[in-house]
Amino acid sequence: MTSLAERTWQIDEAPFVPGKLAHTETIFTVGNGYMGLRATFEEGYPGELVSTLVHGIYDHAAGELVPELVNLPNPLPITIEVDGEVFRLDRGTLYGYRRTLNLKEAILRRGVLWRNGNGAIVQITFERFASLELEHVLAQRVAVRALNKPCTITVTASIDGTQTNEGVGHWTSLIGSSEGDHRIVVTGKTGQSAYGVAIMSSFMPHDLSASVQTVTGGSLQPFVRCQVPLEPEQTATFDKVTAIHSTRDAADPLAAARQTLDAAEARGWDSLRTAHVAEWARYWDDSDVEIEGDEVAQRALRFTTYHVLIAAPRHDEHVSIGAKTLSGPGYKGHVFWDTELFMVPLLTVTQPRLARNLLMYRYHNLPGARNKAREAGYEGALFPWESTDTGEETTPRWIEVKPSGERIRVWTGDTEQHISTDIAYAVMEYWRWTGDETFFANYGAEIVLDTAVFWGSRVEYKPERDRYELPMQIGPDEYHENIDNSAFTNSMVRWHLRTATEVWDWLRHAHPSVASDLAMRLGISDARIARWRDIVEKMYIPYNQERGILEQFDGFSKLQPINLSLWQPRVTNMDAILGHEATQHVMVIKQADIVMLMALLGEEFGSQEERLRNWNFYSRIVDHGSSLSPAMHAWVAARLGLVREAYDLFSFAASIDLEDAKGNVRDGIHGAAAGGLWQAAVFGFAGLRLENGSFVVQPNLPEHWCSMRFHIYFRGKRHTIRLTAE
Ligand code: IFM
Repeated sequence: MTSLAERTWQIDEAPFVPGKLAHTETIFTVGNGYMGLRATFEEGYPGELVSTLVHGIYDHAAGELVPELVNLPNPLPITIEVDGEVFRLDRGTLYGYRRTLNLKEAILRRGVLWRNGNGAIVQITFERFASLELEHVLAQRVAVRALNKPCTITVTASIDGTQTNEGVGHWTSLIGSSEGDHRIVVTGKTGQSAYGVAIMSSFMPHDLSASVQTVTGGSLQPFVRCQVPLEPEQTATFDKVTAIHSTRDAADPLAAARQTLDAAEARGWDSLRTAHVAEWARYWDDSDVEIEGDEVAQRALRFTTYHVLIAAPRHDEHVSIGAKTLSGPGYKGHVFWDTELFMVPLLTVTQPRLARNLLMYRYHNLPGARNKAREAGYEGALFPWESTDTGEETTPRWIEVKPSGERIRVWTGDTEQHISTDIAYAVMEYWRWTGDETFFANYGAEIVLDTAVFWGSRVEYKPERDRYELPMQIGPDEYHENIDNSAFTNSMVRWHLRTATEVWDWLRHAHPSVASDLAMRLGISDARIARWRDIVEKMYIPYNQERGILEQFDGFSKLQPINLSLWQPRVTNMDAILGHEATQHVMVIKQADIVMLMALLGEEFGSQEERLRNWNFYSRIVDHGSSLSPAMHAWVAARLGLVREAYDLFSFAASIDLEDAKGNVRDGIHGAAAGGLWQAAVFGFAGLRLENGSFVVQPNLPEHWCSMRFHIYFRGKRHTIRLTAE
């Protein structure tokens, strides 16, 4: 029996349900901010989706629309034969199965009780982790115990260099070989992007007297094989340690892999595990949110925080987290606003160093954003809607909808421009929370200012109405494309330009030499600043007088109303039901849009009454067609004191990955929903926010939460916050 405390730190799967494999492979992903490995079985399973992803290794294969994160050779395979019969879950007899992801230790364990065709029963346990201490190291252990009769165990560890991205090949010159009697290696180079990669594994039995045979198999699947005779109740244990390097982190990945493996072997497997667990203890000490009185919410929050933490790069500021983290092929590993507005806040407040890495990724990619603005005929920097390693726009222009095969023009890469402001917002929040002036003066300010330069050139002045407008946009609600004057975008642009003028004033006084450099490079002049001030004053924000709420965009209230409460029970998104084109004319929204604005602007959005009016209208017509939506709604509902509604939405957000509520977890973890859940808890229920240069909490805890405890960093100092039910 596991204790309550242990249960809230682990995700269990028992019994084995083959039909849920695509889901469990994703949620049991292990990673360390460098690599992410889906939880496919060591021995394989029919229909599995093997995926070994390393941040930044993108490639654009010939004939494909866009680049994608490349699936590396699979380092996981370990096959076991019992008296010559191959162990697999779809063969023999399975008497028992349990898989557990220990979130506290970030270790995945699996135990099975299995009988072969000749009646030999064995207990097999597997363990794996991606070392948080040594980020290039993956560690696996397998132990086989004979139970009822003597048998001979043959265990084969290999690296599978035949992997593709669901049929799309990215590798040239893949070579597999062995080194000495217990090491194997696969090296290769991606085709278009020419990243070199080396994956080297060592495989060792604990009992060195076991007969070890090393064979170089088919060149793309080198293997090490060990054979051990076992008496009943005897156990044979084997350790596999893998080192992964690429030309993104080493001039010679093969030499680096060899060196990493030497160091890891010298340390020994148990010491690697001890250090890994200790490192995780440090991260959890800062990022854990303890909830007393709600085991389900507690586990869900630890699960989602785990997934953000395993995806966040530790030592590389040239990469960022894709929408599906490193846990699946969804969105081809591309980086969206999901990172800055949904995942970064958790890190800004609890792991500022990691938040900084992610914001630096945007800084380094300013050249791509400048290209995008220039190509569209504007000034400044317009960040790509979908971004990879180059910082250039990588949104596909067309997609094919399954199963109909209908081809749809994707406009987000052209007109979902609010991402530039979202990034500026994340930079400002990071600065406000951390006070990291070195970052802000040298990098952050440039992001905020150059994206402001873009908006200054993008908005259109309408002399007949003496106001600035913003035509042809997509707001967060992507069901309505190329609309005019998105209230979200226009409001955020107004916030952005006002902020930019304040940043400019500060910079000129605090860092005059940086200011004069930026003035020259970005073309910031008194005239430009005066224009920004004018835009702030005259930016048009659509308003619906009749309802006393913001109008989501021009003409929104004239769309065809629909009573969503009648379209139940429903799991399919409304645009899939109504059709992409038809949905444009219907008053149903995909995700938090005005509600998102309320989350970001807080009290600045308006009075409590105004916020409630907007909530009452917009929260009733959203179909949460995007996983980004429920957590934002939960956050806002909690701030409005609608705690029961907030809790339902929080539970919905928590179920997205854990319960596969949207049926698409196969594609990877919904990173934004994961980061959003933390925001719903901390910014929503705890009511943490910045006010007058300090932080405040204004809790609205769900009735059954006895207490909530977490740590935050504010201006470099750690604070503990403990809230109890009244
Ligand atoms: O960025 C999101 C967008 O807001 C909704 N569609 C999915 C994208 C990636 O998660």
